[in-house]
Amino acid sequence: MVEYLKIVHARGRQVLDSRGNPTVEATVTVRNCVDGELTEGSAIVPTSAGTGEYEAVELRDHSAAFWGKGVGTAAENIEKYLQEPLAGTEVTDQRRIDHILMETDGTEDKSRLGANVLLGVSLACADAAAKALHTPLYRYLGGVQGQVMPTPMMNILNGGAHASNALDVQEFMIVPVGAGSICEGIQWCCEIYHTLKKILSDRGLATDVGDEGGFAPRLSTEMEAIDFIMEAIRAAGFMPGRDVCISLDVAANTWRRNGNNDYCMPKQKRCYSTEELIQEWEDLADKYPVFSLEDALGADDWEGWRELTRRLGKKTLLVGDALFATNPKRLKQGIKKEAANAILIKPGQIGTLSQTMEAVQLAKENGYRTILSHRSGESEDSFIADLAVALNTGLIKTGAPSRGERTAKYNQLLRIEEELYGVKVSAHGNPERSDNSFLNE
Ligand code: 2PG
Ligand code: MG
Repeated sequence: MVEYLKIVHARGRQVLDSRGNPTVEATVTVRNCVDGELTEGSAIVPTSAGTGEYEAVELRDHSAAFWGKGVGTAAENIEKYLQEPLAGTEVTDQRRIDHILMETDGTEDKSRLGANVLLGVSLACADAAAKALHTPLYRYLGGVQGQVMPTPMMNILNGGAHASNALDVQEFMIVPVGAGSICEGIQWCCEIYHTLKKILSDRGLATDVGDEGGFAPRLSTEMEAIDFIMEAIRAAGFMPGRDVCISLDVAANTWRRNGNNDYCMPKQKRCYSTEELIQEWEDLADKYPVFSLEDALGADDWEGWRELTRRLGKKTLLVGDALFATNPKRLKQGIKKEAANAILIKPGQIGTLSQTMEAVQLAKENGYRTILSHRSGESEDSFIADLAVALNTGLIKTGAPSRGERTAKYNQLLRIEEELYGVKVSAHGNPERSDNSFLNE
């Protein structure tokens, strides 16, 4: 391969995520072999409320008190172990870079150097390449092909591990399926978000926000939360089902009891067998315009997922997050078992950009919808906004329209849409983006 943009340096540092926990920032410097110019790219790695059992390993220090959760040692590993094998590599050769990262780590689950470290370097290389080529990141990653603006799945009410209320479902989202552009979709969601705030406050409920920017009122049941959202959709002037649908991330992995496939809500203590939980979701989808259900069952409940998909898969997206862990091997298992019909894509779960792209490709080839996703611990880094457009994922989940780390992604999408389609975005239409035709099948 002709050498054009060579990696000359890679290093890491510890920075903060949106919950005040340490996370890794990686910086990669490249030299242009023609004119000698140096360019720096960087990436901040998102963090989770608790990494799932099938995810690649996030490396943290295990020393003193608070900073015992630090990533100082992990970040130092970049210069110590990765700088040398990467030096001299062409930065646009992303697959080779990711191969070097995985080989140097040498473990299946990336536990020696840490998936957080590998991902930071992997993404920083792409950022450096785009900058050195003076090309927007989404265009560098997706080329001519990457042009579908994703529909936002906006989290407006938080529960589960992301809020200290009594709700066991982790995320309540709205999806502007009828919007003609991301600009319009974001506007609709913001209007509903503010309407919901007023409704909650008029009923004397708190409007403080949870980790992902959604409200975290002290409600006692999930149904109450959904009814408030339905009321907000209508009061903001939209028709549920036609303009805006509802999505839930149940995060049912946290409901599993004794590692078995029966479930107990950790806060409300209501318990279900797999069959009862499937019935619950079926009733919910009959009553409300449910666009998608994420992790509606646990990550080992393959038979349950298969049955859920058989019963609901024609009208609802059944999204595997902890189930697939953005891992092509787990997704292959799911495809074989006909479990789920959509995958949540979180680069941090697998640990390199190439493997993330492989998971998206595999999903698409097998008719699974793809949702690019933030994590509950985020930063000002908006890489996933560019990646969603580059890979034409069609959907993005990146929190509420509040908290800077969430709006960073929406604002980047607004910039990209303007650049791709001009200011009058809705006039351009974009058939793939608002394709919710499966809802009418
Ligand atoms: C999820 C994510 C993001 P976390 O469960 O989908 O919303 O949360 O990063 O805590 O895994
Ligand atoms: Mg999830």
